Amino acid sequence: MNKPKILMARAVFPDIIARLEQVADVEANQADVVWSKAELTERLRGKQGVFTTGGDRIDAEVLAACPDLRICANMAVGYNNFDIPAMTAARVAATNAPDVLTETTADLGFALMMATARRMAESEHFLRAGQWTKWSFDMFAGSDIHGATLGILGMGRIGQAIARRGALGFGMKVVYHNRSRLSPELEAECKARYVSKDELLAQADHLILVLPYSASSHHAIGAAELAQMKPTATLVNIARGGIVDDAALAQALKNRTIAAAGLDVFEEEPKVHPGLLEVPNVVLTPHIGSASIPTRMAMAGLAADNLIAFFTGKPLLTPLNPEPRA
Ligand code: 8YV
Repeated sequence: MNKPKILMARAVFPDIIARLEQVADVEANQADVVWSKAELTERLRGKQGVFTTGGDRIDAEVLAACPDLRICANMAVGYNNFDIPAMTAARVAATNAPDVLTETTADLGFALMMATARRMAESEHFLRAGQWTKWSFDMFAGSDIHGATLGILGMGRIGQAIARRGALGFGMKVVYHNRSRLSPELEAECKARYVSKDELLAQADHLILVLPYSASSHHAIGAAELAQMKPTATLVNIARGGIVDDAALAQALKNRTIAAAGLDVFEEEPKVHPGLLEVPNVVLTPHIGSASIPTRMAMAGLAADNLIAFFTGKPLLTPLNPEPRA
């Protein structure tokens, strides 16, 4: 029997390719070329499976041009790069990579919050530039994490992991807002109190965004929301570019509407809004939320396991749409 054909949209750990080669003919992209949508579509023709990362868009246009495609496995928990209704209509299976990155991404969110509140990037630049000639009483004085109010917008698995860190490790008061309220048991476990979005913005000393991107979360934080925050507050975005209006945030940081921000994701990434590069009170990281070696291996492994399960007739591990083989 002919082996199915799988396309790797980006480079990945060589072990993953070796595992996939046991069940499929694999076209790898170990040069890690970022293909345009047209190039990706061209390479996908005649393939039954694709291993994608969060930057590889699979929509109705791609699906129409690639009728042999049967499964797309995303090496990311977020799947706003997939048009799920179009995939379901085309009877193409979609999978993501949840759970395996929860704690690692929560660590990065917490690290960004601490670096932002304690002005670590700004002070490091000062030191490296040879400007540190004397100590002074208010030099890079920021705000405290311990005992402060942690606000979380989006209370899924990663939001809950951040809440636990804040409440149990740092004695923070945790308030959150989410589309749906957590069960009383989960609220008690995370020591988190549900509030409206307006209350969240007004009460948070440190606000972390962990909600999925969709049309309804586009610019969930813009000029109006930033104006509702405390002037001493910090904002961290580890969710997706587009949830924050980057131009409005750059302006708010410049005007000190809020004290500082920590950003791992950007509207036009890998391009960063020039206004954000100009202001000192922002810590910037290049979408590294899940970037620990064990976690990236687990994410890639889960995406590969979904492809292997599909092509060996086993149930998908983390399906996003109904099983199309039935
Ligand atoms: C990925 C992410 O690194 O999982 C997600 O949703 O944003 C990151 O962990 C990125 O999307 C590449 O797949």
